Amino acid sequence: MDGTRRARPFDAGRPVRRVEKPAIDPSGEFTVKMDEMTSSITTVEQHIFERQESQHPAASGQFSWLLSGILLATRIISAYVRRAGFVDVLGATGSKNVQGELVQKLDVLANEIIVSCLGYRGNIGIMVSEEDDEPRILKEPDEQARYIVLFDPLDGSSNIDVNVSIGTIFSIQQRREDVKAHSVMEHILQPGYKQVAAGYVVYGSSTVMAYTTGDGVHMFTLDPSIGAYRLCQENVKMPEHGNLYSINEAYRRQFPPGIQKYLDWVKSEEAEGYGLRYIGSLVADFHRTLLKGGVFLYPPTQKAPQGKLRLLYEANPLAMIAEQAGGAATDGAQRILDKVPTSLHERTPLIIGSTADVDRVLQFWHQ
Ligand code: AHM
Ligand code: MG
Repeated sequence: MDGTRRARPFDAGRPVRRVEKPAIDPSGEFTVKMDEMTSSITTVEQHIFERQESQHPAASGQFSWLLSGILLATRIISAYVRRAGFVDVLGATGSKNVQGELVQKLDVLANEIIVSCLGYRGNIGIMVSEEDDEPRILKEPDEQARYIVLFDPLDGSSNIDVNVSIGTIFSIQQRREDVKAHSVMEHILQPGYKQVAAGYVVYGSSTVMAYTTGDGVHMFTLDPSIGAYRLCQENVKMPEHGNLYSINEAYRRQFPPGIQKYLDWVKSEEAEGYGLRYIGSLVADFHRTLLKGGVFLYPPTQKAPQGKLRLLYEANPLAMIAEQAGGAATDGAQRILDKVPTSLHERTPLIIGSTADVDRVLQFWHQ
């Protein structure tokens, strides 16, 4: 047998039974509904595959394998978030992380889920998490694994217990080819413009994921009924200007004078029409800014002269997404993506959003 199906010889003695329609769906309605449903689904895996085929036909599939590991992890985290209250994931662990912040149970769980989902993807050499003191070296620099994954497993920890949106942010880099082995840090501490991909997931009223590989930003919603991320918007564009600003104004007194002037202006008659939104989860504040436009600010304060947000796990990936969507991201002095990191948990001021709104903030800051 060669495995191909062959027609059986015609048996002239038997009556031929003609089947006009599938017996299971005599009216044909069900078949039509199924077609509508399946033809409108584009899963994230399919999307990545199709774009890879058209834009990088020589790609080995290694990258999509890696990305699918991250997405699996976020589906598991999403499932825990949705069951918080029934399963024991709320509250603090009682310990502090390397940055002196209280660690929540869900922070630890999310970190472990990502680490275990990525740990067996052979092409990842290094994993760097906001929750870990040190990078995890999975393969030594001279081995094949060329990707470095950096992530904030659960952004917006202070919102976990009060049912407000939280999220996961990730950044993907490649090992440097110009430095042969040596220090792991040389591979990790690369400027953001070298990222090969970045993305985030918001566990909000629905679970939404956005990613970029440098050719636009694409957005998906997790369909819990089938457990798959379904495409909802391709090539997302951030409005050039918005009417929302987002900042923790409680720190106003500690902000640079230029930022204080901006805050006066944004509430003035001249600016008229701005509203304020501040969730306190960067990933959720950014998601809104991406869709509606406007600006998010976490400037330096007297207490935190470098701001609070982390360059490698928060600012860099979101800056890549912002730029890919036509927006901008700066630390006040330079483009976020041009910053050369000097340490793992480095912090940075962050002004991110619509180009016109980011420019306006900079005008006040530097006048
Ligand atoms: P986290 O990653 O530990 O949750 O901390 C970062 C969070 C951001 O999500 C958010 O923008 C910021 O901290 C809020 O800080 P603040 O409470 O000072 O306004
Ligand atoms: Mg965070």
